[in-house]
Amino acid sequence: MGDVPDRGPDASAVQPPGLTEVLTGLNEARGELTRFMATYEFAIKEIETKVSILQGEFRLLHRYNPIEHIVSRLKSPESVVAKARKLGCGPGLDELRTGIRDIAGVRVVCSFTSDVYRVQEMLCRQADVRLIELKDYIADPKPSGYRSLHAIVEVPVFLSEETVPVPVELQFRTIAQDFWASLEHKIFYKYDRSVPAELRDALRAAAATAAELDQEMERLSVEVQELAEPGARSATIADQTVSDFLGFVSSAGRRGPAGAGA
Ligand code: 0O2
Repeated sequence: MGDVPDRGPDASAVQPPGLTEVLTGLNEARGELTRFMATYEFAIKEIETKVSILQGEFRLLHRYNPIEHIVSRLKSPESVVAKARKLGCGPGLDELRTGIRDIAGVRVVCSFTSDVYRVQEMLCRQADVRLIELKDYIADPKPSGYRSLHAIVEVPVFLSEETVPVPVELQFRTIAQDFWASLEHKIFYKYDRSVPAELRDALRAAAATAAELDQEMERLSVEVQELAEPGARSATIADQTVSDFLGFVSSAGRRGPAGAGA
């Protein structure tokens, strides 16, 4: 007895998990990750719907639509894990939710700089949108020349059993800023992130030219709008239809509720 080392009473109870337990654990983790990623997909749909309602309202009530197009992207689970490692996030899904705020991304491309701010404000002041952070890279461009307005917002995703607040990164930019950013992005990856200094300078200069173009196009647009104003018609419904409708409403008012006085 004296030769047998005392391993304690519980030592034999610690068993490595069997294959079944490992597979069950993996399946559960996969299910949780799928549900987690799905909440971001739903949040993107909510934002897309909000933007498309704004587009619809603008088309209906005004003579132009400030939103050119929107693009959405969901980070792949692999990129989420890579970013979590880079940021030193804890492994829990709650930690991922608070630590990585660009799992869902929506880019709204507008006609003019003033539209960029206008659309951002219209979206971010909606009752169920919580603005967490706003970064104005238009007022204060990045050293690369990058210009855009970024907002991190949180929207409630209503599931069958719970409501989950989900962060979404919104990028608002003009067509010129979008053109520049997508080209610069391609060049950045083509050179594996080490773009030669000469090319970086040329890109910065191109970003400044794009900013001047934005200013000039906006100036022209205001000028054209002012010229068009005297005869401006914001309604899209034919005048005859409106007058028929008004006639109907006033005669119905005189008759009173259906059946009254009959
Ligand atoms: P992807 O594929 O577009 O998502 P972060 O990069 O999010 O960890 P940060 O600094 O808080 O940290 O984010 P930032 O700088 O506000 O904006 C991040 C996103 O803005 C980037 O996402 C790009 O989409 C865009 N962006 C920022 N700087 C530049 C730039 O110099 N050039 C271009 N073309 N885009 C830029 P990702 O994650 O890089 O890529």
